[in-house]
Amino acid sequence: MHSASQINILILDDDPFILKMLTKMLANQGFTKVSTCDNGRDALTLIDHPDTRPNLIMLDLNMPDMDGIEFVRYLVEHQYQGHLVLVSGEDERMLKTAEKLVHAHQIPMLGYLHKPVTPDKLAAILNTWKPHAAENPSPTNHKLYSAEELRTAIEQHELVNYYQPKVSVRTGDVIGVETLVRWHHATDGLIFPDRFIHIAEENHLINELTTLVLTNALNQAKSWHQSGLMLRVAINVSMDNLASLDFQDLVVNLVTEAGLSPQSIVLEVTESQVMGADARVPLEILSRLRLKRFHLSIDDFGTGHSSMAQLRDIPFDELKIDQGFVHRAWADATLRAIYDASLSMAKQLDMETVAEGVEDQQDWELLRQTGCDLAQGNFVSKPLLGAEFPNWVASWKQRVRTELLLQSGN
Ligand code: G
Ligand code: G
Ligand code: MN
Repeated sequence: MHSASQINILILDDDPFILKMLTKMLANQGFTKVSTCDNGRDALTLIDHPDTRPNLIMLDLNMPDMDGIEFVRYLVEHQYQGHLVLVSGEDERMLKTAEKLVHAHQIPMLGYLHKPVTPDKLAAILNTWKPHAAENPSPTNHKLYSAEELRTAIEQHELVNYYQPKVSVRTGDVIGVETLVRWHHATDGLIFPDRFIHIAEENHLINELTTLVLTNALNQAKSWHQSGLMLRVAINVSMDNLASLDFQDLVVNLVTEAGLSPQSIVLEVTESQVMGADARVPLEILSRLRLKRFHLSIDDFGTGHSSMAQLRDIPFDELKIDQGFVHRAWADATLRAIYDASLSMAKQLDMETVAEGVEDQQDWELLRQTGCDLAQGNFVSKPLLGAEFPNWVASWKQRVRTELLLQSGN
């Protein structure tokens, strides 16, 4: 734990009244090593000097010479190692944008304070201070895998499907699952797809990977169907899968061989990649699959390069609102506006809506009140192994009954 009197705090603000007031508030809370600057240049001089280098900077955004955003960039160049609190009279959106920039520069930030600052809010933010967390980041495994390792993993079936439920918000019924692949690595443990999907895409392994994921998902679906669980199974399809017309034959053949109907299969297409120079091939594949009654889902809606254009061009019948616009949308006007617009657009286009990243009861409540069709996220369940699914379904049904997830508010 830290002692308030040992922390060097620098306040940077062009307003002398704010400097005086914050210094006083900090002193009342036991922070006595406080220096002040009314411009960025002087502040950088303090930062360069070991004796005056602060552990924490309270930074105003709007200053006449060097503004706060520019100052943050210089902080990086001057190898500032401490934390940051933004203090500003700017509105919430501006502060959030600034916060994102600070994060992008990897400067640890305690949060932001709206002017006028009150002693309570100042105390609350300083209480979140963990001075050593940033200096000793926990070791993480950043190992990069080669195409060869991944090829072997695919051949040896080291890739394992997990399944995350999609449930009806109105009835609580379990409608389907999204297949999420993981690599059960012999020595490194569980590896998530963000560490290997791009390797597959860059090394012409994505068709092999998707074939394995789809084959396993179809076997799982068949076994669920046989035990009476009529789940719709979604798999993620990369734009690179849609580069060759063979892909549609592959999908049709595998689904037919498994004895499943296209109506029970959803293809989730992410729009995080720009469609290749020739968009005709993906369009043709997706249109033909839709004609055969496969479901097509536009994934991570709102985050990619051309969401509206894809919506216009491809006959999607499901829209997944990205988790970045779902979780806490009830508390944030910007998120809420994007969430509402996505939902409304999907409804006008007669598409089924899925909200991703539903993490708590308040998120769930928002979906219920706004009439979103399906929910997916950790509030419902984390991704599960196929074998865990029947037990989870039983416990979910119980939860729907006992936690009154379908009732109107209290
Ligand atoms: O749980 P999560 O970390 O599983 O997944 C991260 C991302 O990886 C998601 O955006 C998901 O779309 C993607 N992903 C998961 N499984 C597959 C897959 O089988 N194929 C492709 N192309 N992407 C996948
Ligand atoms: O394909 P897509 O990007 O939609 O994949 C969903 C991703 O979101 C996966 O990485 C999955 O593990 C992750 N995920 C699922 N539920 C939640 C949740 O409630 N919160 C967060 N933050 N991530 C989730
Ligand atoms: Mn997905």
